[in-house]
Amino acid sequence: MPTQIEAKRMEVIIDMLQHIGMEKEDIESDFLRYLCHTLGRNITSEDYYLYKALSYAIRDRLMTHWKKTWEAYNEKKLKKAYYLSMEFLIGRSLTNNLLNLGVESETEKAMYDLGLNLEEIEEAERDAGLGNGGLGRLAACFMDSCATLQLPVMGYGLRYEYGMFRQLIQNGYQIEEPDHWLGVGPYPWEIERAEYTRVIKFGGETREYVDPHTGQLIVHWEHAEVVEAVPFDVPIPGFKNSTVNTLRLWSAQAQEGFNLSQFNAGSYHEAVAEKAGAENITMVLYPNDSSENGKELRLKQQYFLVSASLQDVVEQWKSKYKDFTDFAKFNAFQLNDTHPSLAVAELMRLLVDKEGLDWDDAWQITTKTMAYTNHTLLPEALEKWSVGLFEKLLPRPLEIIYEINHRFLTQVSMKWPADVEKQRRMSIIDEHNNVCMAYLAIVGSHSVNGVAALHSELLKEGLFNDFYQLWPEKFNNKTNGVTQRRWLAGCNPELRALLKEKIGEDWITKLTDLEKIEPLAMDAKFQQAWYEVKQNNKQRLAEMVERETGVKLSIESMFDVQVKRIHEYKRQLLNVLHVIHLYVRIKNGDTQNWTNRSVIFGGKAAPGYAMAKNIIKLINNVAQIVNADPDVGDKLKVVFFPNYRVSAMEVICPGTDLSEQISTAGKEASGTGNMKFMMNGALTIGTLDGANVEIREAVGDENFFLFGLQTPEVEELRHHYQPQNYINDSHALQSVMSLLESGHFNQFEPGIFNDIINSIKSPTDPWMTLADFQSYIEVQEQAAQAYQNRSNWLRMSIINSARSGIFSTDRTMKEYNDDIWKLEPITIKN
Ligand code: B1N
Repeated sequence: MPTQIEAKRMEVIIDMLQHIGMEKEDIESDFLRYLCHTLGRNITSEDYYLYKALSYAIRDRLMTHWKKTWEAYNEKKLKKAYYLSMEFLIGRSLTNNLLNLGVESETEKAMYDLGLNLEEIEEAERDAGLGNGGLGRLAACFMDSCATLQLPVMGYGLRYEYGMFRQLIQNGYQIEEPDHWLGVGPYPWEIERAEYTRVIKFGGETREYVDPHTGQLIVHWEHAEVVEAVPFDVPIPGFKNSTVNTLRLWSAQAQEGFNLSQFNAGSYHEAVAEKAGAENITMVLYPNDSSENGKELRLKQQYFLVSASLQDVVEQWKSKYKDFTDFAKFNAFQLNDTHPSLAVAELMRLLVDKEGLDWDDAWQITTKTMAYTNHTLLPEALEKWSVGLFEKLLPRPLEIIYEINHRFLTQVSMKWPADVEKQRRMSIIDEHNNVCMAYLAIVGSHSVNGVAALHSELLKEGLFNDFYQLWPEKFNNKTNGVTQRRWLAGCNPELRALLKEKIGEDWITKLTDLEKIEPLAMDAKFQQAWYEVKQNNKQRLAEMVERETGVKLSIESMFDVQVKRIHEYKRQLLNVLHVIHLYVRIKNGDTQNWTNRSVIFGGKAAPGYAMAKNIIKLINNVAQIVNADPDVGDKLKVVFFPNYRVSAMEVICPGTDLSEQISTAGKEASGTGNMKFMMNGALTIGTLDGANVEIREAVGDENFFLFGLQTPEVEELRHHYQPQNYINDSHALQSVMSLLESGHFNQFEPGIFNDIINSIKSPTDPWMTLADFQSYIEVQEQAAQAYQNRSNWLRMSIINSARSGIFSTDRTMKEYNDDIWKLEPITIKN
């Protein structure tokens, strides 16, 4: 409790802070003060410093609300949820925070008065690339929506020193460069809170002893190494509602003074090496999307996140309440895939070993608080860690997992007596002595969800069927979304202005309001306005493409875009085969009723994924040949946009006509890029996969370009797939394959595409690219023809946007809250 004098002083300070002005003049003077006094620069300095100064000025305006939100969440006993994720792909923050604070126009004017351009300043911010792709960006959208819905949700993640690598393209090949996203000097959107530092243990061994006072058996983890977790808090403002939630990112630090004795013993080098080793834990994000690499450091990262976050929550609880009786009533943990699934074992450890709870009580609490979201069906992404590695790094959590598994298998044997096969299949420890993290997550949670309707069904039917039979009530679906604050209001200011004129701005917090533009879908004047917005956005995109690649695109051509991680299941190859097909047609003079097209690819390949890297090389080589051919001209342009990232997507999705969502049916859990494109008026060409299914349901068959096999057909075909038959049956495919096989696209590097060619011609090709070729090119031709009927295309474009309302993460978060977390929204008074 503060003394009376302290309380008085606090009041004065709060009063002072509250009077921080939101007017143009206030922002201008604070900006100048930070620029000149704090940063020692002036308005002729590089944009980077202007961005920093402006960010500090804006951050100041979040501070009071941040503090008030924190206090509101802590003064009363209320339920809170914690989103545990190894990735938060935030991107830039300045633009978004201006929008959510509602000070964009004041700030723009303030900069203008100083002869500065806000947009250029915003562009100087580096992306916080603390994620690989969809899964990490989803976490960031969730945070935005929770703050907007006024839900007491906190994010817990890692503060990687190096985020997703920067991708350069040299001679068509991907080159990876380290991404020091924090830049020079401090990152303005974080606050270090060293006072909440937690200590994380690794290695060593466990010892049992009997407590002389209580007679209880106690397990002591005699660890070999400790690392400190220092939290850095990032503010997450809701949209104009005074809520500022917290994203807490942990940074690894060697324990202060821990190596002093070594220093003194003269082992200077060893001491420094140990320090560096500890700090390695949060040095770099693993750049694998939808695949695991089983590295020791990755397991350390996972435990580091989980242990620091759970200790944080448990300590805060203990500082206020005497015991854990109603801990489960007031805390919820959402596990973003299995990456933080060690949380199950760690919460048990904290409750049993440290807090002295009974196993059964602790297990009740754990399963009532934990909920698990699955994001993939791909077998190569399912995490398994060897028992050996666990023994070495996490001996105590491993013992706890053994105990969990033992009790669980007893339960299985009671439900299915004598079905040994089932017990073997369901064991958390598999026959190769690996810990199956997904099984640990399911057993330790009360809720298991997939991320799109189809995906959630496939989980129940396939991958997790045994568990579904045991606990059908645990399984549910939560279709993904994206936040319209960033993915429409922020990235498409012209469309925002047009929408404002017609239907106001309620859609910014209630996206289904976009339906109100549907009656205008056939209105000639509205269509014209819609067209002009799209063309301007295409212009902006074309300029960015030219800056980055030197290729000039005509905005009269159809912008056909596939941007996402490069992966065989996402089938960038199918798209390339179509491009080659168009090229063949042009060379053959088969160009009646031709629609000019600009095909844009973008995406990173995991550095160790040779096939994906080779696909990038193929795209670049095809692009070079096509773009240089005078016979082709404007009919076809192909570009590979380098270093695809959040801030690039903010320019790409508003300028896209056709969105490529062409994964093999049953492989893409949801997709979220598909939703960003739809919201911004692109039409989708896609398979019935992930959330495409729901997108098509929303827009109707006639406003979606559907092709390809469906999931059951894919699975059936697997038994007798003969790609050669598809080649024999299709002239178009024959020409494409023979051109590719002739080495036309790799004249100076013979043989480099052999692996690609062999893989798509192999009867064991899991992605069955050739099976979908014919229907893909037919539907591509339909799209091309449809594009020529401008009015009809615009109608479809408007309808796509108008019906994107359900794909807001506001809807997604409401569902998580209604079905899983059950939090009370809290209004923060201004
Ligand atoms: O999660 C997204 C989905 O929209 C995508 O369909 C899905 O592919 C993506 C291991 C992953 N699933 N699994 C990952 C990421 C990093 C990693 O180390 C797996 N990413 C997805 C959001 O639900």
